Amino acid sequence: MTWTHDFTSSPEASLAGSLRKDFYWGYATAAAQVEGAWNADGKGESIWDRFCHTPGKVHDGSTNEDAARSYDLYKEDVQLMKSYGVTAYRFSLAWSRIIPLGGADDPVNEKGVQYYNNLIDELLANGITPFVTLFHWDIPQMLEERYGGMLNQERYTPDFLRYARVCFERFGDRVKHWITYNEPGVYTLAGYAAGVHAPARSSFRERNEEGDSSTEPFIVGHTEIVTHARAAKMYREEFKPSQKGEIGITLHGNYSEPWDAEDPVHVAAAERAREFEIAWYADPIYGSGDYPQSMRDQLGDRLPTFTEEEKELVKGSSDFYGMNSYTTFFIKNLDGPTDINDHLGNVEKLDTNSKGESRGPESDTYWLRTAPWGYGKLLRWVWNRYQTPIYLTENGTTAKGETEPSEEILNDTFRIDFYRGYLSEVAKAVQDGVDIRSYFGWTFTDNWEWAAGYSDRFGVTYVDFDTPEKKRYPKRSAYFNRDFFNHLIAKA
Ligand code: GBH
Repeated sequence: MTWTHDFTSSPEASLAGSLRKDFYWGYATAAAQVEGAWNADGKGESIWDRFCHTPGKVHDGSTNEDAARSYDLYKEDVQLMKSYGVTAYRFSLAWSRIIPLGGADDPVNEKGVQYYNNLIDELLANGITPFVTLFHWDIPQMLEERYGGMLNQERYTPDFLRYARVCFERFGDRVKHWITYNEPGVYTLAGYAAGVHAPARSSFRERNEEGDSSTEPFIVGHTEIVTHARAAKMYREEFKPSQKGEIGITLHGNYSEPWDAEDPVHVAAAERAREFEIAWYADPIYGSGDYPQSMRDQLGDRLPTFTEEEKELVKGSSDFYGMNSYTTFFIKNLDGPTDINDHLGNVEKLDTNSKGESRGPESDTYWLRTAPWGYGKLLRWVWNRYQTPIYLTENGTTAKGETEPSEEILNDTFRIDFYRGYLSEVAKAVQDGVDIRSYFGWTFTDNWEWAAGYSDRFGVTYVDFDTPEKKRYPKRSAYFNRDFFNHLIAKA
């Protein structure tokens, strides 16, 4: 089947050539979601291996033992990506594949290192630039057991820095774009506030045996911010002079639109929601150098404080703003006392505003609706507040009814509409002066969507998970994006 798209007489014609000629584009993935080979070649256990082997945790009862088998199929995958026209690929390293037990004094697993060397070499040989994330949620299980993982900043720090050092030493001659953490805020809130992700801690005893949703997310978040900064300092001092790469962090944030834009109470609530979700991490790193006042006011001492040394270290610790965003919510102010476990800023997240307007068409994922209008606002909000070059590191959608690899289902017009809308907002924001340098769609192939299992298909490639070979079938959106980027990126 040949699926091509021409934009010369489309509404997007005026966006031609709006993205810089060295704009990076491609797809993003995470090790625990695609690799499989969960215990092959010396890989150690991660908290997600433990989580998915605990009955009742994953909605469809699945594990990620095989996932999309990209550990075995990486060569085919690189060829497929190449046929999609990408110029970059963002993937994460599984810490427990490289250092199975995780700790500073634990041995390195050479076979794990070899796998990533092979993948990096294969990408470069095919003209695809690697963007590498050190941590996409899969901390070695052993570190959780030894000292409670990121709850113990003092013991965790040397282990993370040693892991980062091994990665810079082994891969830094070829990897020039490093991301320390993927979405620290989602790791903390899903893992320690809601308790629905590994390591499955919260105050809710019907769900989790241990944890405290009112304190632990903020402790873990603090650990992530400070250790991100320490890893960046190490890279800048010891590796950057010779390797000449860049290092940063990727933050998650959806857009928060006031439920009633005429009412100052809801306008303030929406800004507070953005601060709780995004500025929690972004202000210390890119902005004021400290947590937002709105969070301090609500959380008091439950929010840790930065020492002077930490503040100094954290501010300016990221060379770029890595941004993951999928959707927009309407935000309504909540009156009355704040729940002790609240982490949103005492607001309600809604699908419709005060006029009854919807935030956008439903996907196959309960929280995700297509809302490019909010994406455009978010890009400007981030740029105006932080004035840092933006790498868009994740954005994408599921679509209802993707149940089999038939011709009709592979013609995924819902996902195409999503990408068309969001990428147009990217191009318009750039035309308005926002400095955006990359875009990674989420995601390359259907994968193991964490606690949702295999039910939520975010790929531009369909994967038949029922077959042992995990056969791949390109969806039309893969070719739409190829053609659209060809239109959007300046030629010379
Ligand atoms: C990304 O996170 C991840 O980086 C990636 O691994 C994942 O596969 C992808 O998105 C798709 O999910 O409180 O109702 O808003 C996205 C993060 C998903 C953040 C759901 C918070 C909570 C639901 N988020 N979410 S809600």
